[in-house]
Amino acid sequence: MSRLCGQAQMSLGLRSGFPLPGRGCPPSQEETPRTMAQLPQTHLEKSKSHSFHYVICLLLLALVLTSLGCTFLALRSQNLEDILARASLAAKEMSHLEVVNVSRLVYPQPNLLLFSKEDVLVQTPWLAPIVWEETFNIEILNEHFWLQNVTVGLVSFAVKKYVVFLKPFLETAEAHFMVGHRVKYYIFTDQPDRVPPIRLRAGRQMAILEVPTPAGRREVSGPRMEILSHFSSLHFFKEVDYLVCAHVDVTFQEHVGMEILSALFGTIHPVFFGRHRDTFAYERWPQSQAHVPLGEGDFYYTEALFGGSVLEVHKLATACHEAMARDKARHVEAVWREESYLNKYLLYHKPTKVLSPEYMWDKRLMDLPAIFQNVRFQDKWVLQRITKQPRTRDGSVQGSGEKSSGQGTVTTSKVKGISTLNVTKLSPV
Ligand code: UD2
Repeated sequence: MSRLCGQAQMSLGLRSGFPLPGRGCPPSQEETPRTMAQLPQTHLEKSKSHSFHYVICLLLLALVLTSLGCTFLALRSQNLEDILARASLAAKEMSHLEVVNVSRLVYPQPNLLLFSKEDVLVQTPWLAPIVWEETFNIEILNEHFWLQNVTVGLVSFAVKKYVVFLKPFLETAEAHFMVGHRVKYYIFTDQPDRVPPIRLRAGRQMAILEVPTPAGRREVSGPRMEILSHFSSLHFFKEVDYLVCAHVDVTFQEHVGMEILSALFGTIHPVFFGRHRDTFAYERWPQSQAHVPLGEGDFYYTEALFGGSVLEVHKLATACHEAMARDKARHVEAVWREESYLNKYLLYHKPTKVLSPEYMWDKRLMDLPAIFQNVRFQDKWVLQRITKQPRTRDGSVQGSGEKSSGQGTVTTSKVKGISTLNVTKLSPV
């Protein structure tokens, strides 16, 4: 009994780090002298053991706190990933390649013995369609996307003198862009008062988002990928299924519709159409994050038109913004800024659809026939669905009579802190 008590006390003392005098069982007679004689040593051992346990406790506490922190961060990022994954899933389900129950339509039979286009490539080597006139039937595509109630976001930036391009951009988009479908324009501008009051069709909305005026030309393109990255994760995924990002100095001349939508699409740059990959305007300096070595490349894509599901655009914009930030920290800037990073991204993340130069033509190229000497369209210009706008030296465009707002709705908000990673907040003006 007494041995048992002694063992119990010893173990308690060890656990607490202190001797336990006068409590519990009295010490046995045999044990007392040995304990007294060994008192200084035991005291030392116990104080050592006390420090040892103290350190262990601290380590355990640190471990528990670290794992709690990690779990919290993982849950947060998982939450964002989950949200975006759901958004992407929704967009994936809306792809025209998904099986949906279409109603009866009458249209020409697809002819297996005929090329849809004889003079151009209509499919990439990774089996993504290249969209040209005559390669699709818009009625079938419309039916597919109507059944799925798709909403498309059209994002454009108009800062400084480029606000003058907004009127023709918006007016021609109302006439030709995604007609019959739900569209939300996101216009990022430093002059919200100068956004023309365009008559919007029913089912179409516009959000005017105020951004600070950039200091110089370089600062115009710098924050665009950052804004796209943040807005896609915070706002776009709640409001739209697909994003189309376009330069503002373009006009829509012909139908531009559901045929362009896919998880990730890029547009072939008209200047590099039909050219050898080694002549592409890739960044060739190995130190840059946008570097593409000679001997690589599929197509040279224009930054004037790209897009996809909200998740894919978020991934693209985040990767480009991060690469630009890494270069900027080392005072490196790629030759064609955003376009260089976009091209590197699309080389290693193959787009699921490629738009032919019909979708981004440039009338200025008409004055440069030498550029097209290798191209098969010398006698037959490609259909110009979207073209760059001609402009005068001061960047102005002709004609700007104002129209009243139609059935669609317009909202104006202010974007704060666009050049920092932490803040991208919308608050009503
Ligand atoms: C050409 C090329 C494009 C890219 C670009 C490089 C074509 C079809 N396009 O477009 O692919 O190589 O040159 O710069 O060949 N912006 C403003 N305010 C400004 C300046 C630009 O809002 O003061 C915005 C606006 O959305 C504009 C876009 O940036 O549409 C691009 O403007 P740009 O003048 O750099 O591009 P651009 O039209 O020469």
